[in-house]
Amino acid sequence: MSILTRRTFLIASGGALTLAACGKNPGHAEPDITLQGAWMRLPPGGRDISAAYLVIKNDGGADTLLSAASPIAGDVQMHIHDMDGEVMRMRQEHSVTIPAKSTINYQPGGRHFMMFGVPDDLKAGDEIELILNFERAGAITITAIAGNGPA
Ligand SMILES: [Cu+2]
Repeated sequence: MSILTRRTFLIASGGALTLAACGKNPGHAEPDITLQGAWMRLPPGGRDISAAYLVIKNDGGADTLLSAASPIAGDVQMHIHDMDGEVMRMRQEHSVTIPAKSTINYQPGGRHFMMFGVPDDLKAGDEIELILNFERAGAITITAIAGNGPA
């Protein structure tokens, strides 16, 4: 192989690699996540357990919700309500897929953030920090308003 031929070969293979890396693959677009309308139900009568709700809007590529946390709660779990025959049960989800260009609703009767060990003196209008940890977008914080419905 002459020197000239070898150089041509190297340039050609480098070009192919660059094309592959820049190829359009919507699954690998950056996620573009916003959290909206967060609220937390006031704990019923002296209990220290409650649930928080919000909307996850993703205008970008797919991501995965890995966990949630709050400085006012000992533990925050991702839960979903399921029908087990006639009985509504809730179960914990350890990760939640957030598809590209999607909206995921956490709302009463469906997905919710179960808040354990919250203060029993919360009042309507109190602001509660919620942190959602996404695999690709990282930690995103939103302020949830305490009350009996969306603020
Ligand atoms: Cu729950």
